[in-house]
Amino acid sequence: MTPRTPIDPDLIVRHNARLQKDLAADYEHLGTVLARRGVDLEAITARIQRFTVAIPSWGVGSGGTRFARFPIAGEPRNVFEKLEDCAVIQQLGRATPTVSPHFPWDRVDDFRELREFAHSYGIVFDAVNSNTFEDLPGRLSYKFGSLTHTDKSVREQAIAHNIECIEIGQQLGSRALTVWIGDGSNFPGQLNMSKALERYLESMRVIVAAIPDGWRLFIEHKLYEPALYSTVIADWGTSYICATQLGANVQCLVDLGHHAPTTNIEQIVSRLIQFERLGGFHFNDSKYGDDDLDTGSVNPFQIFLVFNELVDAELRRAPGFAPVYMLDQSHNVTDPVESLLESAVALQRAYAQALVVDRDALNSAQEGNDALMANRTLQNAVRMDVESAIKMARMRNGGAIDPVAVFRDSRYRQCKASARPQDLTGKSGIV
Ligand code: RM4
Ligand code: MN
Ligand code: MN
Repeated sequence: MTPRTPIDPDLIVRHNARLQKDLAADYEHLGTVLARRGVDLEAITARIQRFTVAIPSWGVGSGGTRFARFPIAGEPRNVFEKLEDCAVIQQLGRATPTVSPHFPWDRVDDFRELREFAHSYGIVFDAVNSNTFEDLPGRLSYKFGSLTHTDKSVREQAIAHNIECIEIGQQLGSRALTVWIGDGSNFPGQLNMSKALERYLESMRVIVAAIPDGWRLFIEHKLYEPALYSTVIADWGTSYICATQLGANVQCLVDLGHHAPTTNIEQIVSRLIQFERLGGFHFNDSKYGDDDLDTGSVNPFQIFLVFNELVDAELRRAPGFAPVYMLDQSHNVTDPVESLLESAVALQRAYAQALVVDRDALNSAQEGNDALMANRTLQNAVRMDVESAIKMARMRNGGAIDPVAVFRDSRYRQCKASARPQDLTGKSGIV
């Protein structure tokens, strides 16, 4: 079955026809530059063509801060409309064939229907996310925690929700559950830190027992927020310890925004690879905290350094290395479709640059303690203009050479503004 195409395919063809000649010239030039370094451009392009990252279902609506949310006309009002927007991103960008859903935000009556609907656009589901950081009317409150709450009945409610997420995930064809909890404390002394972690492990053991064969459970750590003094799963160390306590199918998920600003994230990635617990990523960028800005918009070098570790692991076939890539962003001032398109490209760029690192030269410089040459090897790669390889990969996959230009020209958002009438008064909130 050919997937449905929310954007007129002819528009992509027309746009590409205009840009193809320049792209061919740039691509040829890049091929010559890389050949001089002994790198085969076609092999790089083929790898970029296979690179994929999941879209967070909560990322296609306008985000907001705790002060306000400024919705845009035509944004999705439910999960079906979210999937339609994800299909636009995939049709134009060809790097995002998967969507990571969040419950209860994406709850529907018939999950089989939802899965079929996604398939009709060529989209499949990646890791399901549970939500025990928000209250639902008529349910027990998570004000003082969920999986680590002092009250057993609250813990049981949170456990049951996670198990339900697994069941939903099975219906959707997903293969992983990501657990991030907001549990922690706002005041020194508020929480017995050891008891809280004990309760976490106890609750998680029940959830892990419900993980089907072939599935993985990802633990996502976060330094602070909403708890502002301490969080129960604050860092990769806690996450790693819990993963090892809980079972071989439990791994750590690294959200780039969930660390103190100066943390060496690429070193965390390296450690988790080494000990076979790197489950996956939530990619985003930040200046101060969990800003959830577009990937690569603030610190593209950091993304490159993370990919340098990932490519190193890929090339040496590190045991147990199979991370899943997801975006986790909040788009407060841009059209989410455009931001997500650009973010996927930022990852492809980091990946391509990491692929052109001269690994032999890097290794000799490292072994010989030649710090300057080691760094220059990385700098040489990060300064490579790999745009034409990314565009070529996208075009060969059937996408647009300039996806944002096609998106704007399609007037998709303007059309949706009338098709999706809604109340545009701002409300605060993270999604
Ligand atoms: C959290 C965390 C989770 C995401 C929520 C919406 O800060 O990043 O991954 O599910 O936000
Ligand atoms: Mn996240
Ligand atoms: Mn976050």
